[in-house]
Amino acid sequence: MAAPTRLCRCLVPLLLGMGMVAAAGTPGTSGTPGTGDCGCSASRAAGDGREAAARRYSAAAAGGGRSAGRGPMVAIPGGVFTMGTQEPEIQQDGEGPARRVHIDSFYMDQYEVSNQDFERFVNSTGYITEAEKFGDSFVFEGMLSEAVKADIHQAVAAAPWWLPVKGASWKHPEGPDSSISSRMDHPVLHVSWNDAVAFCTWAGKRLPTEAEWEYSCRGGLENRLFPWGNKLQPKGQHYANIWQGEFPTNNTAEDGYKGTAPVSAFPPNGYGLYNMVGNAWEWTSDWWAVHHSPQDLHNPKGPSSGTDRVKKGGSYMCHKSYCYRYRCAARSQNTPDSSASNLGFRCAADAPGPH
Ligand SMILES: [Ca+2]
Ligand SMILES: [Ca+2]
Repeated sequence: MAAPTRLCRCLVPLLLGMGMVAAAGTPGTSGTPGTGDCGCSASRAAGDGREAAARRYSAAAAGGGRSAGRGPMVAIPGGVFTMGTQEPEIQQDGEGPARRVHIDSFYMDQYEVSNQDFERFVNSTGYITEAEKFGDSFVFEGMLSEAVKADIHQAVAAAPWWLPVKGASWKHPEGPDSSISSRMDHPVLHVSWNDAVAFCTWAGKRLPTEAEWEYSCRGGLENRLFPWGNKLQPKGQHYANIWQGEFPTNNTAEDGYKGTAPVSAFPPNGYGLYNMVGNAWEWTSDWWAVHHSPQDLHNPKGPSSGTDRVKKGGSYMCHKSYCYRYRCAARSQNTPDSSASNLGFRCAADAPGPH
């Protein structure tokens, strides 16, 4: 059956994404994200077919969809920056070494792709997300109604706050009894990497590389932790939607948001980009690897193959104690068909940009 297989495939990357490996004190598992013990490699062949299917939603195939699905983009000037860090906070994630990376100018979505954006795509193409095809997706327990929770008998022992919820999808982020109607300007969630590629292709765009994403995140600053500097809360102000309180039991929402925030919330960074860290995790186009060459690179695109894709920026669920990944150098990964209630994306485009 598809669901149990996918549960197995998704679980470990999700745990890694939550910082569970570090938090649980089991660094031995960090280098082998669950591929051997759950038959992941056998199932991944099927993923290639889905990737091909996603490409069918090209701008050409979708006709007029290209302009309709395009949110505002920002021209990011080319330059050289320090990618990664010499002071990794989460060693096993491959945050280091720091290396000099040259980036050509490109365009970046100003905001995370919103529910409204994604709805336009679906209305135009009839696209069905992988979560909808599988029939379930992972939802943070703290967001679920008692009725939905009562129906779940498949808890994840190591991370009981992640529950596979039947019927959870981008339209129903907390399961069938939930709706996005009051959250159309929030980031779309429960979209897999394949779904994200399909959307960006339809919009005449593409996913950013990890290097482009991190360069964008830094907003022109060098070697800072966050898009705005090194201090989490300058002058006591919140600059990102993360978790305040004790994770996972007490979410004080001191920053104004228990779950996701509108994609235009909080101050933009130096490039005018919003919510690069926090709110929703964002897929990038790179395959995941933790060993990087220290040499200078020009427009790196990551490894040529792999099993997981890189995601960046952390989410509203990130707290320093469990998931100190709301930093520009931080990174995590999921299989390309994984989806969850804290994972979205934004698109990029080549300069001179779409016209
Ligand atoms: Ca928050
Ligand atoms: Ca984000």
